[in-house]
Amino acid sequence: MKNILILIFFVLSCQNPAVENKSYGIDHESRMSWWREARFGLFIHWGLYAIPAGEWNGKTTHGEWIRTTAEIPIDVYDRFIGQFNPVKFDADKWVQMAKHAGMRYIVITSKHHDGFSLFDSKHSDFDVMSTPFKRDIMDELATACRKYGLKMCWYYSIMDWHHPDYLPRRNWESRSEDGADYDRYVAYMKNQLKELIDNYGDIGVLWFDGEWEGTWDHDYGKDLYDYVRTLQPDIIVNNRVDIGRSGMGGMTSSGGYVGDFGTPEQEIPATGIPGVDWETCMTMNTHWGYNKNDDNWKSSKDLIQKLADISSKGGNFLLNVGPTSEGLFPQESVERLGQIGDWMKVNGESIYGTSASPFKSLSWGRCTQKVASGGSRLFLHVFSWPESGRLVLPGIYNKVDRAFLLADKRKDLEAFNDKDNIVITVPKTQPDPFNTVIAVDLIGKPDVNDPPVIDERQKIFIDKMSVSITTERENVNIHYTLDGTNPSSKSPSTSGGVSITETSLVTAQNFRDGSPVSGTIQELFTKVDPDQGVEIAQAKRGLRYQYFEGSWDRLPDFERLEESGSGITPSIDISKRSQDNHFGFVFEGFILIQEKGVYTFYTDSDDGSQLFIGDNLVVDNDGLHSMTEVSGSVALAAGYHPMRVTYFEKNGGNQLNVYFESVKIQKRLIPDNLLFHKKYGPPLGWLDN
Ligand code: H79
Repeated sequence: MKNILILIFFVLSCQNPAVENKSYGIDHESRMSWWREARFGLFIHWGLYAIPAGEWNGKTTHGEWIRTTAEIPIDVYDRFIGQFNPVKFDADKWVQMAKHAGMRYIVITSKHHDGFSLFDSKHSDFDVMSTPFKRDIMDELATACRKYGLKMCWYYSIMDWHHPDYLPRRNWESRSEDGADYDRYVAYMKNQLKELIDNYGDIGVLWFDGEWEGTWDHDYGKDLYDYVRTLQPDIIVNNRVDIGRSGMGGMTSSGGYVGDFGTPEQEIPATGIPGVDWETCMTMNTHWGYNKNDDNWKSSKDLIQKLADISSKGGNFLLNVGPTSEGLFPQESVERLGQIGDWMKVNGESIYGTSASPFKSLSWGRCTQKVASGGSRLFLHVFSWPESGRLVLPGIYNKVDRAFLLADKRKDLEAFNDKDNIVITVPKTQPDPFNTVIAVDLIGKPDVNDPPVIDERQKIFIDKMSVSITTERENVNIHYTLDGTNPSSKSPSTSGGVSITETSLVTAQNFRDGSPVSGTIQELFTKVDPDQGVEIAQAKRGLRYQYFEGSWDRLPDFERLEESGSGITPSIDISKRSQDNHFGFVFEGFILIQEKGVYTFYTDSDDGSQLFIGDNLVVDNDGLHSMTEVSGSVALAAGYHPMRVTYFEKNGGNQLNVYFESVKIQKRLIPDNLLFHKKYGPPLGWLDN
């Protein structure tokens, strides 16, 4: 019987308990608490690139990347340093604008990819003190932030197009790499970060970026994370300090990466992830650095609704301004910050310190929530106003203590329960065209009509399996069936799970007082025969590998390609390559399974990879991407099983990690002592079996 294949895309926690260390001071939860409360921050992209303001040789779409996108030679770009003189810069005014907008922290580019330091650095002449302006902008901002009660935070780019020791060079540059020493560059970064951490008082967040070039790796990331937290134990560090970020989606893939929060860039995740901290960063127009021609501004309404959307998913919003070379926020940004601030003044409590919505989706808007004395307060963010004058909150059983508009707290709105709806009578015309917030005080925790949760991470079993069925709701009974029929109050009930010995279509539902108070949930668990292993006469440790060179966007058919190298490797390891881009590997041999069971395999790779056991494609993680983890499960008897792992890398970072786990084995890299190849036989022996 063919194995059933399960592919689970995992976006696991970006919090890594392994990095929690007593010597750092307060625990993770306390350390994150101001940041979770804050919800809303200002990003500032400012540097030499504000001078060309997006334009070079007639092309007007550049931004903070202009040095690279316009391929400006280093000595030409260096000349901007003589022109940087933002005489209208006023730290107090900037911080006041952020504060009025309701922002609680400011993250500014202390150094962007161009390598220019906006602060007084003893370790670089390519800094603000070498400009005609000669004022430590970071110091002025940090002082103003302290004055107005905002947290000062630094963006710092790992990628550096200016420092002679940074590698790689841009491929269009003529600068030689001779004498460059990447470790010396890393030491320089640490020196600069020590200045940024020691010289400006308490720093809220270190926001790294530019980590994706192959030169930066996990060991550097872990070391840097430890280093900055040793200097200021309570500092919060984003996930771009390490290489676990999954593309622009920005969340951290599992596998022991450091970093305290995920960083979706220019996008809002479809849903939040319980227990995972994240922050969407976004521009108001389409550039981070100042671009004088970019008129593509998001409206204030859009930005306010995005803030509500992000809060309703449990994330933070880091909204960008790109100041001009004179030191001013663009007028469009000033207007938007003002309008957001006016809205926040009335509705801020629906954002600060709230947690994600208890509802999966709401047709008319979003919801945030807070624990309140004796119950909970929901904040209904109404984007589309009901013409009927009645707002329906569907699928909730709580009694309402009180409902009111945040804009008019003295007047109660009528609210009543109608079966599993709460119906609120609202004014006929929409009070706030951007987003009207209605507070609803509930008795008790939100009791939303969610069905029970069936743990479906593993959906196949060999002899028997215990299926976990749980609910977080209070005063409900879970009833279930195993044959796909809908449960009734007479069906067996459970408070934790059920043990099955045959293929079962598990269906579960929450009941209260004999009546259903949720929809049903259904999962299929399939009994399978384990794959039998194969006999191999002369098993030798290690896998056979083939190395290929070429440029692909997906895994090629390696069997049709000519290899550039081959041999035996003790582990799944891509170091035996002669270049860092445009290559691929095939690893083939056997994995020794010591005990019959269901095994889950994971590949975590940049770029694509696949894992086969026998003929089964167990993990399909193909395609161009940064570090991304995909898993699949297969039932295996004890013995040797043919295994094949394929991998390719186009550009950027390159890495391949292959893990496995079972009921008995915690997720871990496949250990070398379980990997074998045949001593004799054709080169890639088992394929011909
Ligand atoms: O500072 C702003 C931008 O200049 C910077 N990040 C924001 C906050 C930025 N740099 N590059 N980009 C944004 C876009 C780069 C995307 C890619 Fe990749 C880098 C594509 C491939 C490598 C990271 C890794 C995203 C996908 C894979």
